[in-house]
Amino acid sequence: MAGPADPAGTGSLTAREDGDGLHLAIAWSRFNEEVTTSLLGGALAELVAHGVERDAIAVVSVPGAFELPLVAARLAASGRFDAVLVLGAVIRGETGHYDVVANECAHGVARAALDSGVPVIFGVLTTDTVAQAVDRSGGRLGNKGADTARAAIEMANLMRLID
Ligand code: INI
Repeated sequence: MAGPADPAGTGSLTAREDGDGLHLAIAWSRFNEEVTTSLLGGALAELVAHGVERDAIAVVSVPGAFELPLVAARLAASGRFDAVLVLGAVIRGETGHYDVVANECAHGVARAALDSGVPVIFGVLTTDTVAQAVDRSGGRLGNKGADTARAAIEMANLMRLID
């Protein structure tokens, strides 16, 4: 169960990264699938490592990042989940409409959170090259999916603390 903590001594209310008892959903996009399956694997492993039951994680896939906001909004509005993780990879070198896809995805994900009141965590890589995306999906710069998992747990617990 979450409890108040103040790791930096700032007087802030900060939730713990303990996933016990949380129900979470992951929406991930299959576009750039080599990258996004690594993000998914990193997120699932991190959630389970922090005590989230595997059966308490729903996983939904969509074709591309542009489709993520609608599914994230539906999951968040369902009332079934304490947080929703959104995973994808938008790579500039692959598309002329990089900016449109990346911006619409980011705005839609933010709106899903604000409209529902449920944390919707943005784990979409936006990079210039495939190599940069690989570096950030289990390569030399970590795994954005795992980062997203920790943020989801903290935000879900923070909502409980605030409420
Ligand atoms: N979707 C992505 O997730 N990443 C991309 O890099 C990408 N590119 O390159 O175009 C992409 N396009 C597909 C888009 O998300 C939609 O699935 C498609 O436009 C159908 O609505």
